[in-house]
Parts: sequence; structure tokens; C-alpha cells
Amino acid sequence: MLNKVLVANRGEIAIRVMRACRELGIQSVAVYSEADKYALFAKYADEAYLLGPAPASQSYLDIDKIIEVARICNADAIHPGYGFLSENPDFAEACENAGITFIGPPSSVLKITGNKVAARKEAVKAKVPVIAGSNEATSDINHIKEVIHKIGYPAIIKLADGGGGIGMSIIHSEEELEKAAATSISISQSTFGKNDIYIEKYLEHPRHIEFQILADKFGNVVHLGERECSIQRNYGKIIEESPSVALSASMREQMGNQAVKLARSLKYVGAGTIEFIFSEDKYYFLEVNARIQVEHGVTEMVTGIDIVKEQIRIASGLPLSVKQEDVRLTGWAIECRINAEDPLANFMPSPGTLKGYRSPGGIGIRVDSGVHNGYTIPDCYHPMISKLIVHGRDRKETIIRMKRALYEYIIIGVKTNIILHKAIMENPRFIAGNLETGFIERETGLEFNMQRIAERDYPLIERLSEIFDFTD
Ligand code: MV4
Repeated sequence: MLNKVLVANRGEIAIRVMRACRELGIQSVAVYSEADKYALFAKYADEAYLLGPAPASQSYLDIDKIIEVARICNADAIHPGYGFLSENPDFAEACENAGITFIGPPSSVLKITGNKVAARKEAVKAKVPVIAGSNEATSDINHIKEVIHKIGYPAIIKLADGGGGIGMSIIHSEEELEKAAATSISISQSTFGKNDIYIEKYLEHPRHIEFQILADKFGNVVHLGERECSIQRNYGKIIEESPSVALSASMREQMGNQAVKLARSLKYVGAGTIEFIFSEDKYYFLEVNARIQVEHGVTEMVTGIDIVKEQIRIASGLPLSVKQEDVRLTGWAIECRINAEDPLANFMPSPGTLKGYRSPGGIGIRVDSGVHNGYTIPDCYHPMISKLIVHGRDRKETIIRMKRALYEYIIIGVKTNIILHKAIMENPRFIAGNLETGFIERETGLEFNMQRIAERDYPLIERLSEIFDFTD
């Protein structure tokens, strides 16, 4: 087993990783930027080192600095969390070259999963269903036209090196094509220094369903069921749940087997996610997320498996602690991402100081967070306050429990999206499980209900002023 893990990340995920280290008796090391000097994760670790200024390029993305700290403190491994360097093959390679264990897939795998066209080719090779589209990256408009001629409109242009929505554009007719392609190519050029794009048939109103997988160094691969992440806005996930109402037991087994098959064919090692879109009982592979994801907690709640501990076991060269037949999904879990943002003002970020903060508790509640009362949410990173994860025996109980937890959640000093979550938990389509990626856009009543809920819950603040001094 590893001795000392450097966590190359911040906030709640840094704490999540350090918690696993603590349970395994592994020393943890934080690295932090000047903006995170007073953050909980930097205090939680056994050791902490300042990387540099707030901009990620001078701190959380600085490969040389992070490797140097790992050397200085004698860490034998680095956990990259999510975002930042987590899927960067150059970083994984730099770790490999420095003799430091990268807690994630080998750089050779990251090179494939980071290129969406290469990943798609692997899926085709492994006979995992993909949506009709191009099998090669291109920047040639005539080649794109040829493909569209075969697949028809609507179509979606994607960046070969992108993922997660960056630079994608949906086109409904030939007139839109050239401009959209030019825009995507220019975004790809400025972000990745490459012109590679590809095109797919655009599936309207699909569900977004992803399978969690674990793969060790001995060729053992298991899946931990699915998460449905259809409640999104501008490609940013807001609510995730496991399991998905859309999958029968046999569909779950079928898709899970496809995910495992693809992981095997990629020679995948570590924890990962195989992402699908799902519509009318058909599913298509989209991409591989080669990292621990924000929403891993819902899978942990229904399986009881500590995914981060498994990551560390795998990196230590130990076999998976579970076999496929040991994996059982129990009950239902839903996660609400609690952000410091104003859902009534186009989701404008609302960084600032938490003048009053108390998170919910009680049966079935898990709150993963890096904040505390009095903490100032900086304006230089994503303004996520916490992940509120609720477990219940079934979806109905979980939704009711989530409403109760949202009622208990006290956050004073910044605007939050809690009223949006309350409105969604009361939305008939959500309650019926009738989800698709366009949900937030299409449910125009949410805005009105948020206002109603804000007014309904307003008297709470009067009672709270007795226990929290949040006057200026
Ligand atoms: C798609 C799609 C429909 N058809 N591809 C978005 C993030 C990235 N992982 C892949 N994404 C999608 N790819 C095809 N061929 C729908 C999505 C998608 C989406 C698209 C527009 C608006 C919101 C979305 C939310 C989730 C997925």
C-alpha cells in the first residue's frame, strides 16, 4: 500500500481523497494556491505546501511545481481529483518519469480517452454502439458535408480534443453548417492548437446515462451500475441520481457489460466512467471520463463501495476488493450540487463570505464540502459550495428526504441555487422520472416556482437571525 499521497486538487474533492487516505492509514499532502490559504482542505492534510498565485496555470495546473513538491515531501503517489490535471496524459507521464504513482489510468490510456475520435474508434472496434457520424477527425468542410449527407440533420459538431460540451454546435440545416464548423475549428485551435473536429447525428432530448467502472492491474473489471445525469444546464450537471428510472435490470446488465467490454479493450486501469446517451431504449457511447467524477458519491451510496479507496488500492497494485457478483444496488441516491450562484439572475456566480452556514444531517444524508462557517468562497474557481447527497429506500423516499435536507440547509451571505433544487424536487416531471438533457430549458415554470419558494421560505430567515449574526 502507498505511504503518502499528494492531492493535486482543491475544495471538496481534495478532502474526499484525504478522507480515504486517513481511513487507509496513508499520509496526505495538500498543495494550495494563494486563494486557498484558509481553505479546509489545506488544514485537513498532514502537510500543506503553497504552489503559487490563484490562477490555475500558476498553481493547480503547474506540472513541474507539483512534481517538485511531491519530491520534496517524499510522496509516493499523486491523486489528481477531477478537472485540472486529472486527465492530462503529460501529467500522468511526468509522474511516471519521476517514479511517482499517478492515481489514475496510465498516460497511454489517457491519450486515447482524451481524443474523442480515438475513443469512438475503440468503441467501434469493441462493438459498443456509437451514434452515426464520422470515424475520422477532420477540418475539411467537404468531408463533413459528405458525412452529413449520409446521416442527415440535425447533426452535432464536436471537437476531437474536447469533451463535456466545449465547442460543440448543433446544426439543423446546410445554411448553418459552414459557420458552425468554422466556429468549432477556431475554438479547437485556440484551446488545443488543433483543427480536429468530427460530426455526429444529433439525438434530441436524450437521457444522459453513465456507467461507473473499476479496473485493476490484473485485468479485473467491474461496473457499479449507472448514474443518470440528465438535469443539466449549459453542459453543467446540477442533479445526478443512481440508479436511473429508465433502465430495466436487463438493460442495466447489457449496458454495464458494454461498459466493461470497452474498458477491457482500452486496457483501462483505475476508476472511470463510460458515458452514453439514451433514448427510446437505445443507447450510444459518447465518451470515457478517465477520472473520479464529481458525482461518484451517488454510486457509493447505492453500492456501499468507497470508489476513492478502490482507486488507491488499484494504484498500489492490489486487486479490486469486489467482484461483479458482489455489486448490489440498494435503494436510491440523488445528488444536488449546491452552488454559490443566483438562479434568478441567469446563474451569475455569487462568491463571498458565508456569514451563516449549517448543513443538513440526519438519516440518509451526506454532505461533501470544503467550506465552513465564515469561509470566503473565492471568485477564481467554480463556485460549488457542496454536494448534497441523499439516500433512501426508493426514489420517492429519497426525493422527500432531499426536500427535508434542502429545508434544513442554512447558507447566509451568498446567493445559492437551493431554491432551484427545491423547485425541481417539487416538479411533477422530475417526480415522475421523466428526465432528459433539455429538462431545465424546457421547464419554464421553474423560474416562477423558485420565486414562490423564495417567498414561502423567507420567514425562515427571521428565525435564523436569532441564532446567526449575519448583519453587516
Ligand atoms: C450529444 C448529444 C446528442 N447527440 N451527441 C454533451 C456533453 C458531451 N459529453 C456530449 N454531449 C452531448 N452529445 C449527440 N450525437 C447530446 C449531448 C448532451 C447535450 C447536448 C446539448 C445540450 C445539453 C446536453 C446535455 C447532455 C448531453
